[in-house]
Amino acid sequence: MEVLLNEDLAALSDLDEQSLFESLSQRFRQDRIYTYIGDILVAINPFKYLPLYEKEVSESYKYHEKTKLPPHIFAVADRAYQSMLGRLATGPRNQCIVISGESGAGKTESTKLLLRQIMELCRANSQLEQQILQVNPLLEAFGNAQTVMNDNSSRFGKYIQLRFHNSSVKGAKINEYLLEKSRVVHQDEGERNFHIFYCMLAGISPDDKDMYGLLDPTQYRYLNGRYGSEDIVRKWGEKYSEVCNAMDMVGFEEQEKVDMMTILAGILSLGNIMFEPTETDALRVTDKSMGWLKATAGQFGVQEEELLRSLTCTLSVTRGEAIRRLHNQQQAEDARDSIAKVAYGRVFGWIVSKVNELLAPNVDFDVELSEIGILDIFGFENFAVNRFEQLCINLANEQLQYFFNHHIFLMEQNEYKEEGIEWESISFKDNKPILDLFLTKPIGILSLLDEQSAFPQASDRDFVDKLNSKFKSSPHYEVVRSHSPLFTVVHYAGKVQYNGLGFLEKNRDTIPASIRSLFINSVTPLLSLLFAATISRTGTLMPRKAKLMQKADDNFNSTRKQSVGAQFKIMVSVSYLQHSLAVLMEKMFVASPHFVRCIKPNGSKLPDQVDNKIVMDQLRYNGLLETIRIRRDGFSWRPSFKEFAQRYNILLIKPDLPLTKESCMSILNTTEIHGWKCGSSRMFFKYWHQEELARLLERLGKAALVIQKDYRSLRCRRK
Ligand code: AD9
Ligand code: MG
Repeated sequence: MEVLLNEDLAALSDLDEQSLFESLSQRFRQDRIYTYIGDILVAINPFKYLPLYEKEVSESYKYHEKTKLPPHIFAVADRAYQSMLGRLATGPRNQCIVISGESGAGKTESTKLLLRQIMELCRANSQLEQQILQVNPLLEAFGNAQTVMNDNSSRFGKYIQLRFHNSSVKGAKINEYLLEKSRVVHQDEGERNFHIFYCMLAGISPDDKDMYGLLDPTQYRYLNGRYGSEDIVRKWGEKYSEVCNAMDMVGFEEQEKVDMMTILAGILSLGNIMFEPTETDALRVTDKSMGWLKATAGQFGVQEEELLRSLTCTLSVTRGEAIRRLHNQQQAEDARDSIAKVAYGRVFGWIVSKVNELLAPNVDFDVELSEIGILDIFGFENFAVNRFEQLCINLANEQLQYFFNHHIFLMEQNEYKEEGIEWESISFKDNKPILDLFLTKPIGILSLLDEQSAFPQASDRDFVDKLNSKFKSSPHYEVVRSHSPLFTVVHYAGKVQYNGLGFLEKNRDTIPASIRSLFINSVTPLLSLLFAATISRTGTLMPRKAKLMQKADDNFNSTRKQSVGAQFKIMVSVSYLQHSLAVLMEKMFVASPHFVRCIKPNGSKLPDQVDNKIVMDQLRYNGLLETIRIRRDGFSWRPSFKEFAQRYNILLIKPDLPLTKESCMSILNTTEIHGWKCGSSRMFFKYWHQEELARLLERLGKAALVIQKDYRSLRCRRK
C-alpha cells in the first residue's frame, strides 16, 4: 500500500493553519487518529475503542518500513527499538520517547501501547516482560484519579527506563515526579480521590473488610461521601483484583500488601477525626469521632494517646528544653491532613522503589546496557481554581515544550548556521522567557517561593505581593486585583490564574518530628520502615543516614538551620521537582528523542467530535505548523562525516575508506538518494533518507547472504 499524501503532513506543499486543521480532522473523522509530521507522530484521542491494536496489527509493525504502513504508535515503538539496536541510524544508542499533550489528550494510553509493543519486539524473558507490563496498572491505581479533565488522570509524572542488553530487555526503572498528595485530603467538585481507595472498598472480601476495619464508603470524609453507581462499583471491584494480581506478578509479598491496605484504611479513618475546643485552652476530639481515633491508632499500629498528642500539639526543643505548644482547631486539622498526605506519599514512593528493586537488571557490572525511556507526565492543566499543584504540573509541561523546541528548532537551525547550510530561518514560539520567569535566580517565581517559605511568619499574600512587585511588567505575568492572593501566568499553552493560598505551606512540605517518631514506633512493619527511611530522589528507599550524607554534598536542597526536633524537612517541593526534572532533561538531551504529540479533540471526553477552537489552540501552542515547515524543508538527521562513512562505507564495498567528506560524497553518489546536503563537518539528510539508506543496507545484506550461500554450496559440490 502506498502512503496517502496526507499521512505525512511534512509532505503537504500547501500549508497554513486551516489546511493543517482540515487534514487532521478529516483523517480523524475516518478514525485515522495517527498522522506523521516527518518523524514526529501526532495522535488524536478517539475517546472510543478502535480496532487498531490487535495482534495482527502489532505483528505487521514489527521491523516494518515506515512508508508501507499507515502512521501508528507501534511504528514509534519499532523505530525506537531499531534505533537502539543501531539498525536504523547513527547517533546515541539510548532512546527517549517524549509524549506530550494536555490533560486527557492520551499520553498515558500511548505510553501503555508503546510499552506493550516494545515488549512484543523483544520477546525474550516472559516473566520479566509480564512484570514490566504489570507495573502500569499498579502505579495507575495509586497515582491516578478522576479529574474534570480526565477520568483516569495521572497525578504524578513518570519516566520509565527500559534497559536492554543487545536485543533483549534486562530490567526497568521508574522515576516518579511529584505525586499530587493533597488529593488524599481534598478533591474539588467533580473530582475524586486516588483510584485505589474506591477499588479497595469495592473489591475487598467481607472478611478482609473486617480485618482492615473498613466501613461503608459513604462514611469517609476523604472520599467526600461519594461512591458511585452499582456499575461503577463493579468496575472498581474488578480493578481491585487486577491491582492485587499486578502486585503478585511484580513480586510484592503478602505481608507487604496487607500492610499497605491497612495503612490506606488508617488514612481513611484518620480523615474522620474532628476536633472541638474545650473551656480550657486544650482541644479535644469530638465524641463522635473518638471511635475513628481508636480505629486510626489500631490501623496505623500506634498508641492512641501518642496519635492524639501529635494531632493536638507540637513539641519543640529550644535550647535543650522541650516546649509543648497546643494546637488550635485549624492547626489540629492541618496536622491530621498532613499525616494523611505524608503517609500516602510514602506508600506511593515505597511502591516505586520496590518496583525498581524487583525490576533491576540482573546482569554483571561490566555488561553495557542500552536504554529506551518513555516520558509520561501530567498534562497541562487549567481548572476553575488552580493551586500549587497546577503550578508544578504546568511548569513541568513548560519544560517539556522547551525540550521539544530546543530539539526541533534551536539545535537544528543552529547547525545550519554553523555548518554553512543555506537556510531561511523558521521562527517558533520560544517559551524560554516563561521558563526564565520561573527559574531565574535569585528572582524567579521559584526562588521567591523558596525564600518566602523560609520565613515562618510570611503569608501567601506576602508571596503574591512579592511576585506582583517583581513581575508586574513581565509580558508573561499578570497582576490580579483581588482580596484573594491571585496571580496569572501566561503559559505557552495559555493563561492560567493561580490561587496562591497554601503555596508556602505546600512548598515547605514539612512534617512535625513528633509525627515521624510516632510512625517509627508503629508495630506495622511497613509504616515503621517508611518513616525510618527516607526516599531518595532516584526513588529508592535509603536509610536516613545515607540521605543525610547525600544531602551534605548536595547544594540544591536548602540547608538552612532548623530548630532542633521541631520540623523534619522532607524537601522544598517545587525546587525538588525542578531539580529532578533538570536531571531528567540532562538524560534526555544525550539520548535520541522520538516525539509523540497528543491532541484532545474536544473538552467533553466524547468520541467523534472535533471542537475547532480546542484543537486549533493545541495546534498553535504546540507549534505544529512550524514543526511541519521545519520537517518539510529541514534536515532532521545530521550524522558527522565519520559516523556516516563508518556506517555506510559498505555500500562502496571499501572497508578501509577514509572517514572524510569526500568518502561520504562518493558513497552517496553510488545511490539514487537526492536532496541531502553537505556541511563543514557533517551531512544533512531529510528524515526519510534514513529509511532509504537502511533499505539499501538491507538489500546489500541479503545479496551478501545469497553470495555466501552460493559460495558454500559451490564448496560443498566441489568436495
Ligand atoms: V493526564 O495529563 O494524565 O490527565 P493523559 O494521560 O494525556 O491525561 P489518558 O492517556 O489518560 O490521557 O487518556 C484519557 C482517556 O482517553 C483514556 O482513559 C481513554 O478513555 C481515552 N483514550 C486515550 N487514548 C486512547 C486510544 N488510543 N484509544 C481509545 C483512548 N481511547
Ligand atoms: Mg496520564
